[in-house]
Amino acid sequence: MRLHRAAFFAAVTLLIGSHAGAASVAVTVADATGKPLADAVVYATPLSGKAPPRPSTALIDQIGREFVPLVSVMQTGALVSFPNKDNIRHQVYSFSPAKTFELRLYSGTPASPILFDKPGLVTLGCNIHDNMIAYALVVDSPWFAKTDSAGKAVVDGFPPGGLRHPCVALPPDGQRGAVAAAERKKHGQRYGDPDRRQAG
Ligand SMILES: [Cu+2]
Repeated sequence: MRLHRAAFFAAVTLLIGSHAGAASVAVTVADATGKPLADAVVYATPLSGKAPPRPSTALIDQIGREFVPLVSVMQTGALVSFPNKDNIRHQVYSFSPAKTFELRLYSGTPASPILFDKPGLVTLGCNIHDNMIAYALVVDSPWFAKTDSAGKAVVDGFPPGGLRHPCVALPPDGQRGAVAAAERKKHGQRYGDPDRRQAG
C-alpha cells in the first residue's frame, strides 16, 4: 500500500439504495493491463462533518510467520489485537506516524489491544522476521471494504447523498515475503499516505 504511481483505473458503479434508506457503491479496481487488483481499500467519507464514530475491534494474526490478513482497514478508534498463533515468538512494531508502537517479544495474545487513534497507513513489521509485513489503513469512516481476487469491493450501508466518491488506496506492490521486505527496505518505512485519488 505504498504510493503506487503506475497507471491504474478504478471503475465505479453507483447502485442507488435498494435497501431501506441506505446506499451502496460497487467498485472494481484493476491495473493498467486490466488485471484485477485484490486488497485495494475502498472507502467513502461524508462531504461535510465526520462519520459517526463506531467503537470497533480488529484482529491481525501471525500465522506461519506471516501477518494475516496482509491488508486491513478499520475506522479511527479501533482496538487492534495481534494474536500470535505460531509456536515461536514475534515482536510486532510500527514506525508509521499514524501509529508508532512495539509489542515486545511475545507468545499468545498480548493482554491489551493497540488503539489505532489516528487516520493513515500503519505499516507493520516483526523485529525477528524481516519478511513479515502487513498494512493497516485507518480511515475516518465506517464505510469501507477491500477488493477481492476479482478486484471487486462493495461499500454499503451509508446514507444516500452527501458522501464523497469512494477513495481507493492501492494494494502493496508485489507479494508477501522477500519482495515486500525489499520494498520496505527501499522505502525505509516511508510509505506515506495512501493514494487518495478519487475514483470515478
Ligand atoms: Cu516474527
